[in-house]
Amino acid sequence: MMMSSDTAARQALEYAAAALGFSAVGVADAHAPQGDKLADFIAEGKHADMEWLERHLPARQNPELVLPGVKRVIMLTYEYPRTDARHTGGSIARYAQGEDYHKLLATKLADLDETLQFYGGTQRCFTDSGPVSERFFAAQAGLGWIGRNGLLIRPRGGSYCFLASILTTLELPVDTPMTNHCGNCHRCEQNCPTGALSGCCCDARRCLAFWTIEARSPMPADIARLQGKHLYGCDACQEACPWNRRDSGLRVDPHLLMPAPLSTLSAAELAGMDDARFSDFFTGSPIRRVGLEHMRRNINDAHF
Ligand code: B12
Ligand code: SF4
Ligand code: SF4
Repeated sequence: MMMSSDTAARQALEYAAAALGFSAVGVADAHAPQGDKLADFIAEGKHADMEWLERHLPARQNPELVLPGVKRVIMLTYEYPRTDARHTGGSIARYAQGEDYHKLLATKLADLDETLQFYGGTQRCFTDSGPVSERFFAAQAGLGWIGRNGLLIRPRGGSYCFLASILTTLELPVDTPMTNHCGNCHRCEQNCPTGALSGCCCDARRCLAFWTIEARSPMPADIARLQGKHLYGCDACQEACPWNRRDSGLRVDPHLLMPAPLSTLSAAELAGMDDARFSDFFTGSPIRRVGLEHMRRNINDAHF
């Protein structure tokens, strides 16, 4: 029997994705019902001052507005480091230890786009940058389940991965969602320093990742009191997760590992930089975007 063009496209996609370093690929129906979780999250104000989440709501709920004729959302995982490489007080979230993943993955996604164009597809690609419910589609695509910390958890690899998405007009064969394996565990909720995890998703108004990276205003005193060692982002709800404890055996791209000068830089040295030095030191790193002034505030509020 002759293989359908969509099945062949899927096989080519899987081959190319593995060659580019993605650890898994799955496919979801672009029109799978997403429910009201995102709208409720916004209505409850849990998005804090990230007004773009509000603006993206119609497109997030209807992928047709992002790519007319869309049939599938292809979801990919890309591993990031599993350990905290800082040696000198003050932690930096694992995902931000090395090079900026937005740039790193954009070129890889462009390669996959070309592969799919060969099979007649039109695509739009994103990683953390577009109006796509990446965790929802990753779960739909059978890559893992959404844990009580709101993250995509995989039986092999846990949550330490980036998600990337490709919307396509091709009707690729879809995958089946996975059963949730959180069971009676609540460790992520218990380990969250600020109590940001209650109900669905983390409440950005209490989340240290929000306050140390995204927020435009200074951290409120009641959150700053609980900031602890976190200088940029927070992994506490991931560190507690049993699915992150074991070694996944999955390869991590060396571009995402922390360079030695950052792992040994003290918080005082970091705070003492001027703008030019900060910008130069963090060239190519996602940390550059936060700016020196915000980083100084984070250092000021931290307790080592
Ligand atoms: C805004 C945002 C944030 C905000 C708000 C966090 C939040 N509450 O979502 C802030 C800045 C706080 C943040 C923090 C972090 N983020 Co963030 N963030 C995003 C972004 C851009 C949008 C997320 C969003 O819309 N949230 C609102 C909720 C309501 O929507 P949702 O996450 O899409 O959830 C949907 C489904 O999952 C479903 N759902 C949600 N919960 C549940 C529960 C159940 C039981 C079920 C059935 C369904 C369900 O409903 C939602 C609507 O469809 C995504 C990228 C993207 N475009 O998706 C990255 C993303 C979620 N972030 C990511 C990461 C790595 C982080 C941090 C770990 C970074 C860090 N170390 O500091 C923390 C973790 C905080 C946490 N526990 O969630 C990764 C997650 C990878 C993974 N394995 O899941 C993403 C996917 C970026 C990427 N492309 O890699 N983030
Ligand atoms: S990232 Fe930190 S503050 Fe935010 S929900 Fe997870 S543990 Fe809580
Ligand atoms: S810590 Fe426990 S409850 Fe939280 S995501 Fe992991 S398995 Fe699920």
